[in-house]
Amino acid sequence: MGDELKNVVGSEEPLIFRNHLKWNILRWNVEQWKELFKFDNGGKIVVREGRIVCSQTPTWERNTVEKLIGVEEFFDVFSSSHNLTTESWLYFDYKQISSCLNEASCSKLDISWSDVGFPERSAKDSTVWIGTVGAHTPCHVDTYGCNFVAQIYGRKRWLLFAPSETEHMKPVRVPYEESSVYSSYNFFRGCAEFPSVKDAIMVDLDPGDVLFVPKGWWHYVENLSSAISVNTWIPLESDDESRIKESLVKYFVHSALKDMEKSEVELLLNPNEDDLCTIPEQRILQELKWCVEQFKPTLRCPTDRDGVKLYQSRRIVKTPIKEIQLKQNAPHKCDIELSSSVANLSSERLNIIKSFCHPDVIDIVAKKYLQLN
Ligand SMILES: O=C(O)CCC(=O)C(=O)O
Ligand SMILES: [Fe+2]
Repeated sequence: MGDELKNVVGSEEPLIFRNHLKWNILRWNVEQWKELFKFDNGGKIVVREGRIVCSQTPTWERNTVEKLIGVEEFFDVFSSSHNLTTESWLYFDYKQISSCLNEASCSKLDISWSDVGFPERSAKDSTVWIGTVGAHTPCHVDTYGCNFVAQIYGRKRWLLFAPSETEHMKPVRVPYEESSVYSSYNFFRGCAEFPSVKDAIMVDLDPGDVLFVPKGWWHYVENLSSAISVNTWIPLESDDESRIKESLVKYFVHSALKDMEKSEVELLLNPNEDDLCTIPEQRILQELKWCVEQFKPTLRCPTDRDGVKLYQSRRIVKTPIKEIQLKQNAPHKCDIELSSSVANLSSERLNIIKSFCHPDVIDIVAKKYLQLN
């Protein structure tokens, strides 16, 4: 079974493994989570607070407020948030488990991806997402790897769009974040304009479920209740090419930052990229050079590099695993009023950057650039 499962990374369709996991942490109550995080973080963690609002543009990370909050208080809000009657959501999101828990605590989490064919991956190769109802991540595509997502607590909704729908997703690199291409659409509660995609896959995950997200699939993710999930991104051989493209985007965004006002920089960068301003150009060029050297397809043979195992994503025609169960058309507009208080992201400068960093343009630039090397 184990090896067969590994073939899942070759699937071109998302897959759901319902009620697949038997991890002990699935049975943990909120008090146990509280104890775990309280112990390692001096009793406090940094979370993001977002307003529950329907607007045309997504709630970018920049439009949320970072809050240092007591672990106790956070989990108390977590336990009492059941529906969208609150005015805001809290999200302790995108946290590498090894960066917020020490080794002893990590080992209390019996996370093993052997259940999907990757026994060498555990809590330390995983990322955790803990949020109240309404906490969400704007629709995006991750440029590297494929993804296994395990639902641990509560219910979470995933909307998935195939790579072939990219032209309908209005892709943008502003806000810029390495490895994420965002869609300009806001899917929060399905409240804004909806793209004219042929179909979207909507799947609600419950504890014990595992979702496989193939490389290149767009996703919008929202907590339908207070929820905890963990995921692991599996590096793929095709990431080498993506790394070159990401490097070119980084070079361009970095160049555009020169002479920019702080307020404009804030519109351009996702907060986790703020230090891009301080990186010397030379370092970005070196990174690009390194990426190109790695990408000599004819010269490369081994799959083990820098301790990271890379997986070849071969197309599998029929998978032995249950296919996604809920395939629906995209939800319709909801009738919540559109907010008028959305930051206006479009200035001439930002639109130029958006155009130059559009994935279609970067595809051509990368091709031309490689011809020169
Ligand atoms: O759970 C979320 O909010 C986002 C998860 C995500 O984007 C991912 O796992 O790639
Ligand atoms: Fe993602």
